Amino acid sequence: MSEAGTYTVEDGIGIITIDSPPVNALGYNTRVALDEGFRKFTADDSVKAIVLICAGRTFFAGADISEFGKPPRGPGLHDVFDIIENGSKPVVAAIHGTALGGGYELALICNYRIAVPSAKVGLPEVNLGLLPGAGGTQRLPRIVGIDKALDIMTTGAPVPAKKALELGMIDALAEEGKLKEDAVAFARTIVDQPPVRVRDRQDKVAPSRGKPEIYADFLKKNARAFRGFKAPFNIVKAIEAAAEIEDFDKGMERERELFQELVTSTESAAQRYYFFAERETSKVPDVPSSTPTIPVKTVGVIGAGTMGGGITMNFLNIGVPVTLVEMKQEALDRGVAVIRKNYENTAAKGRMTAEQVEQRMALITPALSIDALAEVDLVIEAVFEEMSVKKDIFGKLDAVCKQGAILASNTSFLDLDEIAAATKRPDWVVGLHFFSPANVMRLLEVVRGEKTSNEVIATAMKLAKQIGKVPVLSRVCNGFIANRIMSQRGRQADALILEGPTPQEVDKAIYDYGFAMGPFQMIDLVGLDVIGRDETERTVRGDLVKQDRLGQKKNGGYYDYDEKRTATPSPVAAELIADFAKFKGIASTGSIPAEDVVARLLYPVVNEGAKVLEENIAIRASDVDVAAILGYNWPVYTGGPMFWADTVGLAKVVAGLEKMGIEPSKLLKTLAAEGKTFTQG
Ligand code: TC6
Repeated sequence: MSEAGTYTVEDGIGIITIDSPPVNALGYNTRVALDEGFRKFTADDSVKAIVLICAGRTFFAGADISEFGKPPRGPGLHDVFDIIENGSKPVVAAIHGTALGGGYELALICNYRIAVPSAKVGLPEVNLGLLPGAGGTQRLPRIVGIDKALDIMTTGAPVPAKKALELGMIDALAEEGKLKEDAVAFARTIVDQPPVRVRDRQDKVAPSRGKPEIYADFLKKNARAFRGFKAPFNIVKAIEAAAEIEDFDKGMERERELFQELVTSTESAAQRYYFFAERETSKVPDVPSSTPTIPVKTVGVIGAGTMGGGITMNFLNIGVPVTLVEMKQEALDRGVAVIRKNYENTAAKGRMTAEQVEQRMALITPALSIDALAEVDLVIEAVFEEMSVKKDIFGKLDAVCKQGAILASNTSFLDLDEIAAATKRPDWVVGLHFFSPANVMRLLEVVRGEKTSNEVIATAMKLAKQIGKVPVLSRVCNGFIANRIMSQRGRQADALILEGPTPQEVDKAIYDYGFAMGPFQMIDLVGLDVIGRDETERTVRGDLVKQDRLGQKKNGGYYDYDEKRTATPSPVAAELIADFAKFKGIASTGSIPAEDVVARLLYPVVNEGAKVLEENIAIRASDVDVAAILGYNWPVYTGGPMFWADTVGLAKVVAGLEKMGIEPSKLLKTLAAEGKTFTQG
């Protein structure tokens, strides 16, 4: 008997309850329980209809992702689904929590779906580089039609119950908290009806038959979002098959083929790796999950500039009041006005009500003195990057703030231990390094000082999740994880353009690798004067700045721009670069293949990632990947720099670095020599 299932009968209705924590994923135990339960009720003549329900926090959250790529065990998902779909008794799926992926596909196999209003249903496989391979690509279009199916499966976004009811993804809403009772009552109304099957429907797909332009247009419209990924393309092909192939089983064969292509691809392996990597970051080996956390009910933010304002919004969004401190009234007013404007823009797009804007704004208490922070539970300092200023502020905070308040700095590279030493409570000091725009970017580097207490770390990790961030723990070093490793890319790009490849060749290679833009496009966008540089040495960037070529805002930087900000290669910049190379005595070798540009810019990032691990700055290689993906939009389908290096082969990376005259880190060399990897041991 399976431990994951209980089977009861209430007045002719068989109830199968599955309980497989944490999320009832359709792993081995769950499949055994389903197999057992459905066989039992099929054989039981007293059972006229079946309700399938889950215990715990959610209906099935999908196939067990950790089983992919491992040898199959026990009854397969498709076998279990066949038993359910081909049974003679109607089955009602009773949904709460999130019915996702294989979980919602299982609901689609059932004859009816009922859900509580708080439930969500969806097919998020695209985020794992997969397609809904348990019939989802063939069944969902039969319910919602081709256009909706394309959107739902390529975005992977979960659909709230009410919307799902409108779309036909569920058949009825249950009362919150009374799912079982309502599902049983629903089952009673259909006991005498022959089971209806989604697979037998044609009405929603037939009108789209013979219209290849639907898919071509859809791919064109989404070209930018789908670039580099494999899954959206196979999803579109599978949905087309649902419309074109009337025979359901043949459509399923097509789905299986397309699924197989994806499940064996590097892109999907990378995205599945990333799924677990993102969930792993908050686990800190020497800070057990039982570590007590400090309640954070009020927050103080010092600095109402771009960073401070963005940080403030994170807390307002979850209903936590923020005291926002600036030195001058004008700066304070400006900061508050920017926050209001951001919310009003969101409201104008219909994603917030005017009332919600006011509710959030009402949570701000503007203040002109640090004294206003005496009673807050957490202070985040976000003033400019000057050690003496930060030390002064932390000294004052130490004097003003109550005992038990967490004192955090948003510094992006300064020594946190030195800042903490300005207080008499360094154990209460932590780094909270947000990425700009701080209300949007999901990465939060939690910087652990020499003396930061476990309670403070545990609280920071928990708080990060509450405000929708992914926390990555970093020890103290210059630039912490993301900025430190990625600065290598910029350094190499600057050096490479002196050797022959043009900024546009470098940018194109990096764009084609999967980044949103190349390093020089990025600098031109942000502004050459904004990006920090060593002023003591002559550089190309310095030469460009001298000519007032500050980037897009001045119609020129590394590129020239027209009024529409369309970039063209700049002869002026080319000349400056050539002059500078001459000054440095560097001879041009001309263009090099894109693959070599990528290696030149990104192998050093991998090498720096290895150093970050070697020095125990980061806990694990996957944390480095998460930091690069969320902080710098490193393409997720490569898995991040460390996973990518594993797929390239570490011996090749070592050889590449040596050829560039860069000493590979000890860890990288050792792993390569032992035939090991960063991410799989
Ligand atoms: C699919 O179905 C394909 C079908 C085709 C077959 C042919 N498997 O996110 P949380 C773990 S593909 C294994 O922190 P939340 C997770 O690692 C699948 N494990 O919780 C974590 O473990 P830990 C399609 C899973 O409340 C724990 O559960 N489905 C799975 O913030 C808690 O997770 C999806 O893509 C899984 N499927 O969010 C849905 N799911 O505690 C993926 C979770 O050891 N899941 N775990 O760290 C989610 O989106 C979210 O987990 C959630 C719950 C919304 C269900």
